[in-house]
Amino acid sequence: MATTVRRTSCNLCEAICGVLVTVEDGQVTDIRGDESDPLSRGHICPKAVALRDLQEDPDRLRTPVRRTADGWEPIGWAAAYALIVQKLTAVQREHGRNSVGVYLGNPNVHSLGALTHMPTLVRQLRTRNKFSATSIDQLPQMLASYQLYGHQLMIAVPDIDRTAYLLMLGANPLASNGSMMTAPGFARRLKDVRKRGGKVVVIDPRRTETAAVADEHHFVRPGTDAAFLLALIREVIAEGHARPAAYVDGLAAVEAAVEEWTPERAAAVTGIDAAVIRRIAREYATAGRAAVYGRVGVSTQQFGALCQWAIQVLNLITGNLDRPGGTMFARPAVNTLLGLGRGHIGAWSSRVRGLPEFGGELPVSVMAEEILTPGDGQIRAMVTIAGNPVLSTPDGRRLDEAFESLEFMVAIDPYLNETTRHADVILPPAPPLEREHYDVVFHQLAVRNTARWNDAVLPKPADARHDWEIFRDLGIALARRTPLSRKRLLTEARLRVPPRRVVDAGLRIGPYKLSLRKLRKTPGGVDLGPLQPALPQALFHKSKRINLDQPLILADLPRLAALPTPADGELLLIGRRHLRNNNSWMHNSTRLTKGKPRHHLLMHPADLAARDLTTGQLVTITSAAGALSVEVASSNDMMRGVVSLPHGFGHQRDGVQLQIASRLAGISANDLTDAGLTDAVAGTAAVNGVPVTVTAS
Ligand SMILES: Nc1nc2c(c(=O)[nH]1)N[C@H]1C(S)=C(S)[C@@H](COP(=O)(O)OP(=O)(O)OC[C@H]3O[C@@H](n4cnc5c(=O)[nH]c(N)nc54)[C@H](O)[C@@H]3O)O[C@H]1N2
Ligand SMILES: Nc1nc2c(c(=O)[nH]1)N[C@H]1C(S)=C(S)[C@@H](COP(=O)(O)OP(=O)(O)OC[C@H]3O[C@@H](n4cnc5c(=O)[nH]c(N)nc54)[C@H](O)[C@@H]3O)O[C@H]1N2
Ligand code: SF4
Ligand SMILES: [Mo]
Repeated sequence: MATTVRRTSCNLCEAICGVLVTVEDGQVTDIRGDESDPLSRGHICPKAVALRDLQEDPDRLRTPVRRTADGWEPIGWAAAYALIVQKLTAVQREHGRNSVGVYLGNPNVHSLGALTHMPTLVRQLRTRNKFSATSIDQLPQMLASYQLYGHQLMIAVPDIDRTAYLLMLGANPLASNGSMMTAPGFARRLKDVRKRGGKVVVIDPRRTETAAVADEHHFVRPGTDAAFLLALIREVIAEGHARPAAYVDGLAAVEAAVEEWTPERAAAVTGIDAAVIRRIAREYATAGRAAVYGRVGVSTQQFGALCQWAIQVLNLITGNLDRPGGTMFARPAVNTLLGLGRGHIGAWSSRVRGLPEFGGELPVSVMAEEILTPGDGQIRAMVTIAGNPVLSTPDGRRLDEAFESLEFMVAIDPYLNETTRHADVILPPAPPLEREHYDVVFHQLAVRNTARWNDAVLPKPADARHDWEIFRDLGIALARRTPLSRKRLLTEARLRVPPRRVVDAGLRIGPYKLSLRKLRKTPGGVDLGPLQPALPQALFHKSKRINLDQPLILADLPRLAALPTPADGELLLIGRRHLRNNNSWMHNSTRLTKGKPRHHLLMHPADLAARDLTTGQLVTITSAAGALSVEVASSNDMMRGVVSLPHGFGHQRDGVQLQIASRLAGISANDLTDAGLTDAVAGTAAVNGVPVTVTAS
């Protein structure tokens, strides 16, 4: 038997762990952590072994398929491309450019080929109706970076390995493995903070797995963190701890804006004691090397933009931004920022509701209405790439209806699922173990500078296509709708350059002057050292200054001031992630779905008792968007008045079991979230803090 051990990286989350894959006679027999990886140092989580399930999964599509009156039938690649180009062209000819919409889903950021080739394909569609997971995820963080640092992806990450104080809001890295912060082995890194005598504080409406290993946890009423953060800023300034760097302007405007947010006032809104707010402000401001970090829970909520701005302000005014042990900017071997636009907001607005674009994309919360509302500019055809918005974005039922009403839909996706079942054609790319990889995105967000190239572990079957090859072939076919020109030839040439050559060029012009050849000599990856201070030179603003005074953000303060006090018996719905889930897919992986079901609603025992409900019972959750039944489980880890349901379930739709062999059906949290509930600043979906009622079914 031919046995080899090959190195690759797991692309299932942002931790980008290095893994060793044992292959015997073309079959994967073992997957384990790579101790020689300078970033992950041997860490993996249970999801890594599911890379093998993805490879072997009989449900995974191996050829393009086309929907017919009698079900799905295989179709050749060339015929599929021809059909797609013909249909999209016909729709655009009749209804204009913007009649084709695009949704770009999460796995795109985990694929080299998507990052190097997908944007060029999307440009060939020449539409303004672009959507992505960004607007139900990290958009507020990107907005804060755009405003303060001049580039939407110039994201500061906590320097966790050197910090003395980490304040985390709305993040549960022990389940998610960290996000907008690539720190494989998060649990060990947190433990090390405490071993060094540092402190970890968690703010979350649920006492999470992360809260359980922190020094302190405080419940916060969902959607109100902005009040807590403004009170912290106020205290830091009032106690004389504000010492921003010389290149920071606008402190006086901030001071005036937070004036009314006394700890007492914030306590009434958030449920966090005024004395605790004062103490956290003091401890954070005097810790010397401290970082505030906020993720999904303070992003996908009604004050996401205000929260993410306030988090940066705290780090900035205490001098913690850009200093070791504070929050810092990575300096990756391929400079991702140069290849991407700096960003813009409100250059145009959505047709129906008038929500602003950000970085060229409209908020996902308007996608269904842009398809269903008749009139000029209505979306009549959709292209989804690596996304399952029926389960992942608000008001999934309405999106089901919208997708079904389209004249044409194409999905680039390896699975037939809740979203792709509405498509006319599905194009499946080859799976991760058959791909080459260099991580262009997550080295940019990493807590240490490293670089790693991975050859493919397994060969791709001859009739399979890499995602970049699909983008290339479809992109060229679409480009050829326009007459021959220099521009068109350049587009075609760009699409023909394989990802590895793009990476090689990026490495050569990058700050460490590496090359693919050099990187391949160290298959576990090279260590480029700890994060280094970079400001003000690295700022994208010409002035090389940071202005805290952001009118777009400050204009949102009256809305916060008008927040009603919680009503008696109020219930707010929040989300939840589990170590062995992966958003809306992989629920058909044998290895990941073993054990107890984990799709139930969590509720505090007193809230159950107040409604005469008992644990295990079937309950009906009702929101403005709909009503659904699910099992409820009592949990002392929930804040009173808050219930938690994970997203990405609901694989049984309209009586059909989707994700074919999924052993976990559950219900979709996004059949309850409300497309009308968004952050007012940029339209990010507010899927946390959704008002609901819970009654016996
Ligand atoms: N209520 C609620 N909703 C949420 C969230 C929440 O916390 N609560 N979280 C939000 C967040 S942060 C995100 S990022 C989104 C994610 O939502 P989506 O953007 O929809 O992404 P996924 O759910 O990961 O779905 C991935 C899709 O890509 C396909 N896929 C997997 N690998 C590949 C590949 O290599 N190539 C291609 N072409 N396709 C592939 C899968 O089959 C699946 O259809 O969900 C959001 N929705
Ligand atoms: N195992 C696993 N890992 C994943 C994913 C997955 O689905 N499964 N998804 C990946 C993706 S796409 C992303 S974006 C990341 C997300 O990474 P994280 O942001 O760490 O994800 P969550 O575990 O959803 O953590 C959000 C936390 O916010 C809390 N929360 C909800 N509402 C509020 C609020 O109003 N205020 C505060 N302070 N907290 C609130 C929730 O209780 C929850 O603990 O995870 C990634 N990693
Ligand atoms: S933490 Fe788990 S899912 Fe994330 S990259 Fe590492 S092994 Fe993969
Ligand atoms: Mo995400």
